[in-house]
Amino acid sequence: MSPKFSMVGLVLVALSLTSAQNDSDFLYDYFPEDFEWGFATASYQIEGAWNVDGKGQNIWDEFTHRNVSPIVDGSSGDVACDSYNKYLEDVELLKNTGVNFYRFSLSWSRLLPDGTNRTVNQRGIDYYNKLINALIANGIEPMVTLYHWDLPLALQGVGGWTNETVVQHFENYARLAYSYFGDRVKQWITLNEPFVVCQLGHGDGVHAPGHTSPVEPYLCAHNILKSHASAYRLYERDFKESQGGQVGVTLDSGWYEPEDPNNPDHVEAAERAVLFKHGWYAFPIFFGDYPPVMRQLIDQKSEAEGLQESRLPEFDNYWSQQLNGSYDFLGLNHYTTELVVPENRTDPGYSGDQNTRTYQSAEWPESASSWLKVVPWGFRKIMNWIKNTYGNPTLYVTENGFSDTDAEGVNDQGRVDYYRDYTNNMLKAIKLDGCNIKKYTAWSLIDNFEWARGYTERFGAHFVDFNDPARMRTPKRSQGYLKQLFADNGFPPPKQ
Ligand code: GBH
Repeated sequence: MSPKFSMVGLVLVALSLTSAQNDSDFLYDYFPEDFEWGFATASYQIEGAWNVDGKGQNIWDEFTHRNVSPIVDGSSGDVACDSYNKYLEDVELLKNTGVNFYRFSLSWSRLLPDGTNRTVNQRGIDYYNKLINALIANGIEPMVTLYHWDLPLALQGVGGWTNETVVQHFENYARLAYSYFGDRVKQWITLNEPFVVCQLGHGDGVHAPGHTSPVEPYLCAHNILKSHASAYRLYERDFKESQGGQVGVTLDSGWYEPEDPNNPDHVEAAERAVLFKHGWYAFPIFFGDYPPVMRQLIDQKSEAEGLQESRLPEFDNYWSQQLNGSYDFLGLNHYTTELVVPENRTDPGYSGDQNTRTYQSAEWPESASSWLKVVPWGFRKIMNWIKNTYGNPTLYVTENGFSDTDAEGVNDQGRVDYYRDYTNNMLKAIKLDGCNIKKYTAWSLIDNFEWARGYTERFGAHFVDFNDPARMRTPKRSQGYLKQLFADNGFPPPKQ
């Protein structure tokens, strides 16, 4: 890069930053009266008890137990927060913070040890019954995710998400969950972040099952979308009338900001980035097919690579119709923002297929996670993009949060600032932009097993001492902040 070019680049970045940050005024106002607040966790990240009471192994058990550990600190979720035994303490923390609901996930292999409905593990059913009943007894609504990344290992043995047989197994598992828990659970999320499942698990290989492939992510996505549609339609057909609940999916997306908003090529590249990230999964669910730009680019690149068929599969009429409209709400997990520039690429696979390059500004405040920079205005922008692209669907923020390390301990001012600024942008999206956002979920209730980062990055509003066999939980400063925010249901104007 010539010095002249990089100078121009810097000036443009600076310009785009100022124009994007035109919302520096804090909004003192309240959320709608029926707005709801909660915390999220996931089974593998908190439960532990990986090999007791009849639980089958899942792909994260296998991944974390490999001889050469793919986890930075060599750790696993074998014990994690021991929530399998300490769930009543978790319920107590939720109650103390004054949440309306708690989002947690079911461990598929704790309920169906080999993933199929050949054997139902009654002790798994008992565990979730106890948790759900304790929540309800304390006035906390359960919001249940069926799949937060812990696929039964036996299903991976036949290809996991890349084998179409997974669709029927997922539907059977959903039927079990609705049948046993649906009398009390009215908020269902089929899948957490299918993008991460397919791209990090099958494209980059940093998550279980650890595959690297330019083909598998698209195959995985195809089957995972069919699985979602099947679980949605099953509920609609056999449970909705008697149980009266709602089924949706949680998609993750950052915000993708053009490096130079005045350059139409940059604007188009940023639009491509968000279509490849969010549209990959949302377009089939809202419109019955993948975004046209994905079809065009992946077909064209597959042909140039000399492949017999496109790496992006096609939906037939049946699946297109099953998918189209398969949501009662849309879940959004959002953490951060990236800048986008166009770039012609020939490297085969999800990343190169987009003809973009993304990066984060050095000026954005950091967290403990290399990928997570603090960009509150991006939250408002992705909410507006969703509103404009899909006709303002009912949106639940199902995750949003900030990481730090052991060093901060309970003095997590960075997390307080993050929650304050991100939720204030959400308030602007509702009050000033008319976005239809109904719930907000903070990630996470407690520090937990942060996947490939092990226990080196903490996301909790409660500190968990992982050296203590009792896994003692201690509220952080952010717990106090969120408790006040939830109680106020917004931001009371400062007293004069
Ligand atoms: C969410 O994913 C997950 O739903 C949740 O389980 C998780 O604990 C939380 O975020 C915090 O990460 O640097 O190569 O390891 C958000 C999407 C996907 C972003 C994985 C970070 C790490 C890639 N995340 N990614 S790597």
